[in-house]
Amino acid sequence: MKSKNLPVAALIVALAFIPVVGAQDKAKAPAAPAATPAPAAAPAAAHKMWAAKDLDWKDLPSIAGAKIALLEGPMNEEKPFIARIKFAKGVKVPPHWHPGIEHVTVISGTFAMAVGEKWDDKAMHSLGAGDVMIMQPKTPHYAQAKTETVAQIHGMGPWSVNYINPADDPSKKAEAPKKDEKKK
Ligand SMILES: [Cu+2]
Repeated sequence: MKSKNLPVAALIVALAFIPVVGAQDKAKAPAAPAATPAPAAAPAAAHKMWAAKDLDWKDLPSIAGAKIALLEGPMNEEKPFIARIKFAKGVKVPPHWHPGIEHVTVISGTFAMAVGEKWDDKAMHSLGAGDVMIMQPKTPHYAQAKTETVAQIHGMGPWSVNYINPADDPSKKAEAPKKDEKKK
């Protein structure tokens, strides 16, 4: 297997070195000043780093009691995404499914999950910091944050939360009260 891949790997290495060698030669020649501006690179895929404390948390309309920080996306397009979801202690996510594969990594807290269309406490398994789960597309499942929990999800968009019981969808509940808003 390695030997089959070797020519490709060698080619990639060779290609990778061509511009580097060229750049070094050019750099040597005119005794380049230290602050030479970087050549205009493709801006599309910039290198990104985040400190956890700097994440930009926003309300997540589809899960009551949860906030989301998007790292890579957007999540509503057919693109790879990474997001963190922060659940307040006790938050329940009723049975639902996602259209694509979803990889869940618990960053902190305790997150209980089970597969199925009906809530069953006894069926739930707890995931702690560092634990990982892979949820196949359209698999019904449900979850509860036993403590405040931060989970990272990554996969291929578009991502959405599709509740088995539409009445469980808080984003739809938020729209519904408009008619009766006067009551309160
Ligand atoms: Cu889910």
